[in-house]
Amino acid sequence: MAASAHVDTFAARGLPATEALPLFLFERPELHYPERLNCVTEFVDRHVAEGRGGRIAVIAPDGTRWTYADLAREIDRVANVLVNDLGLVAGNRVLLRAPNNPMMVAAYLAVIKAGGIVVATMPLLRAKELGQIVDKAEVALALCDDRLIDELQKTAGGSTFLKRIVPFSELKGMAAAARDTFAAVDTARDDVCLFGFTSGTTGQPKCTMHFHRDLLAICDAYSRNVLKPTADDRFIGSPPLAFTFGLGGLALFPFRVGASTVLLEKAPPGDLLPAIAEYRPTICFTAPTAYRAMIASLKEHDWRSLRKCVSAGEALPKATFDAWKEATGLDLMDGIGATEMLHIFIAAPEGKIRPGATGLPVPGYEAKVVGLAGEDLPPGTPGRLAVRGPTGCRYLADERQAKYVENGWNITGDTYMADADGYFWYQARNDDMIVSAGYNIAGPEVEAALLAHPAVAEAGVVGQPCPERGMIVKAYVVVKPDVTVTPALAVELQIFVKNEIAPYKYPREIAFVDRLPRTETGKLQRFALREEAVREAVARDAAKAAE
Ligand code: 3UK
Repeated sequence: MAASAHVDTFAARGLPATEALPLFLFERPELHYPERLNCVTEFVDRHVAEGRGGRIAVIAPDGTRWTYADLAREIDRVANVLVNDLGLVAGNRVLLRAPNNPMMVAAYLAVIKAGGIVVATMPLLRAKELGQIVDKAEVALALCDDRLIDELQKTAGGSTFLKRIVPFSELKGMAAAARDTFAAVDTARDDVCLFGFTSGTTGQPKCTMHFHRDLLAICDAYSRNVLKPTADDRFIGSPPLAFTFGLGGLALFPFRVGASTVLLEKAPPGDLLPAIAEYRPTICFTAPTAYRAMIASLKEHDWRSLRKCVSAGEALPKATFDAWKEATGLDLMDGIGATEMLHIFIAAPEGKIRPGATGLPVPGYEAKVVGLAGEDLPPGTPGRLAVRGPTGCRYLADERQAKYVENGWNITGDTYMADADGYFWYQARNDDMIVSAGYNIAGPEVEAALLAHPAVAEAGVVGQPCPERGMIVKAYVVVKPDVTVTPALAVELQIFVKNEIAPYKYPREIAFVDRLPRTETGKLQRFALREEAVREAVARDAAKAAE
């Protein structure tokens, strides 16, 4: 192991014990990195040094058009501010809070270039959640977009760790006065540079730790072998940079190949399509719901610059794949990723995509389906997904490491089935399986069946407690704008599902709702639907008892 450059050894002290780590695989030559490595040199400075400094790196609606040389200077100015004005010492954590904008990217890479550790936070987090992050990561310094500062100030008020918040407006002023060259801190390839907090729905957030080499490995495994972008590509999308899906898709993948990225501060489906028409990107990263929502409006916007569209965050139903293909002629590129794994580890390159399947293990990764005792299961049998590769789970000082890593394999918490050709088929999150009258029913499979019906815009399916069957399948359905809700429609949907999949899986109850609860990362909050279903069941049973 190369000597760490960290003076502040907090991250190293919080690493899991060696025996609790997953096995890491680096066989492929493109994953061999030098012992001394500061990844920002690779992402930015290398392009300038090799004569590509004049190419566009960052585009934003505020008029920003930074070349790689501009980006390098912005990063270096902020790095100088961090070290000379704000007292950053290698190994310190710096919290970042901003929408996806140029300063967020410059600050992100400046922290890493200066040997610090980025703690990026989702814009929608409130003071209490920010407080949990600050305390867990022991963050003393934060850089924050002025518009999001209130919640963070509340956090600082109640925190023993957070000492200083620098608003972006002030940071820009300081940066303007700073030198525009900065020598990258000579970090080891296995120095931590990023704390990624999981978007867990309940309990204490988990803090995943990633090394300088990990940020390169996701580019050289997934992006290089599956997405295959070139320097002429232009990326766009919606996930926050604080979500590692967005970090990869909207910063690291373009920067690895010297391509450009369009940063949008707000990119719900209604804003993403006009932005695609305006900026003419070639590669789009967003969640399955966003692709679904955009289909109806494709005709009103010129999306024809797009050549690759990546979907991740939750399962991509075949109906969505088919509808997108029909409307655009493009194959949506599904991929499963996780904060613990940093990015996508199962996906299929163009030409190998099987509609409805997530894909094949990304080159550099191995995946398998295992039973409850960790035994390998044969093709066609659903079980727990296990993966390993160049990246993997390292929770900061957290006993839950033992839940995610078994015998050197990362256990993602998803139920999957492999087929005889090695493709992986998503079934459900392990806890989203509904047990009804002894049958195991995967909620997402019923959702996918409902989404194939022309009246359905969104569907969420959970188990609802029921005295006779233990659980019944309950569906919450959002209909498309022009559809009227009637009792007959519910019956029609039930019959439709019985014809699409095994009849015992049909939703015995359907509720029509205006919207489904979703996280900032585009995931359906099934736990919220489950709670709602339980409340309804309690009310129903109470009404029955009173009869
Ligand atoms: C689910 C999927 C089916 C799955 C992520 C791409 O989502 C990301 O990270 P998170 O930590 O959540 C991980 C969990 O999300 N999931 C993600 N993608 C898919 N399920 N099909 C998919 N294509 O349950 C997984 O365990 O929030 C995604 C890149 C980076 C990421 N962090």
